[in-house]
Amino acid sequence: MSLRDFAEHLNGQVVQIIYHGGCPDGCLAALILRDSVKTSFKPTSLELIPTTHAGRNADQVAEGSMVFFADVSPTVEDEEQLRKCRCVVILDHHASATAAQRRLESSLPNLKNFSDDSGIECGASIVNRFCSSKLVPEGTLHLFHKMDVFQHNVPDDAMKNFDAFKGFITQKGFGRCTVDLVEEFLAHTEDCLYRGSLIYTKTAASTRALFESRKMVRETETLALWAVEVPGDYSEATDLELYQKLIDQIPKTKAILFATFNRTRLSNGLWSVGLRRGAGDTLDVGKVASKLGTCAHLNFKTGGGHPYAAGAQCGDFEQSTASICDELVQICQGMLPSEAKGTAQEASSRSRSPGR
Ligand SMILES: [Mn+2]
Repeated sequence: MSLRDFAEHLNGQVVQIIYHGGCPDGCLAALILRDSVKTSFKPTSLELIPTTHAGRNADQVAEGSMVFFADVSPTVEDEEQLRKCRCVVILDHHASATAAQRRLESSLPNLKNFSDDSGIECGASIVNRFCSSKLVPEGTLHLFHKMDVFQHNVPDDAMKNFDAFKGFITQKGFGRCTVDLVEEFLAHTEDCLYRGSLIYTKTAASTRALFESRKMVRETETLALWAVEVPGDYSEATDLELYQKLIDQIPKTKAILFATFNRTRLSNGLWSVGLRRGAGDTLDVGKVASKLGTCAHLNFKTGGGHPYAAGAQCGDFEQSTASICDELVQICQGMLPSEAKGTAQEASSRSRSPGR
């Protein structure tokens, strides 16, 4: 099925597009969908509504409307709201939303789900195919896809623009992209890439400087814990990919845990400890972050993430880095695999023996 099959729900109807706000992929998905509806159909109104992966994503749907979810999904809590729509279409790629999609599909006959959580697609690529859209050149679509799904393969001639693209599209910060910014990029791609390359040069320099401020704060037989304290008034953008690349280059004889302490107040009133691991390490920092997130005695409220990159959030802005580092060492102690311990011990005794 494609967009054309929904003509009766588009012509003469109220159409709402709920999309993953702040995300370049989500914004592009929304723009492609809006352009396709506008070009080929005659809705009475056509509205874009940004949302995040929140507890509820359908609070703003109108009675009797045709609703699209692009790069984001409704939750089970949205069921009653969605019941009042004439038709609901989901075009998402987030695997975390699959269970809710299944439940809503079985309880709402007016809901159609065209999501793909295989990990290959992004929101924009799913919407692009669903609409058979010609709005966005293939190279541009690749750049947005890569930004969202890091393992996505991009042809060389598009990839050479990736840093400049990243500079432009993240100029307001990660998670702060807007539909306006994406429209500007589509309308003036060359100019935006040039401006983006200048921004990226600065971002890369501040990312390197942040990394260079690292200190090895704890060392055990199996683990080296590095820490970066983000300055209080810090407002530079960070390229996390480059940051990880630099972490990967730290010479190692044992597992590396890299903690970034950023005491800037988040919108939820907490501050965050970002966790990353060294090259080839098997330590699951998502689990480390989850455990740190349960440390009520240090005032941590939540934590989690991927095996290679994660974070925990704390409510106490005065909590000392030393106490948190002690806790991190404790947590990792129980998690490092025994064979890694053996290897690290052998390696460290080898490195210690000559000349001592
Ligand atoms: Mn996405």
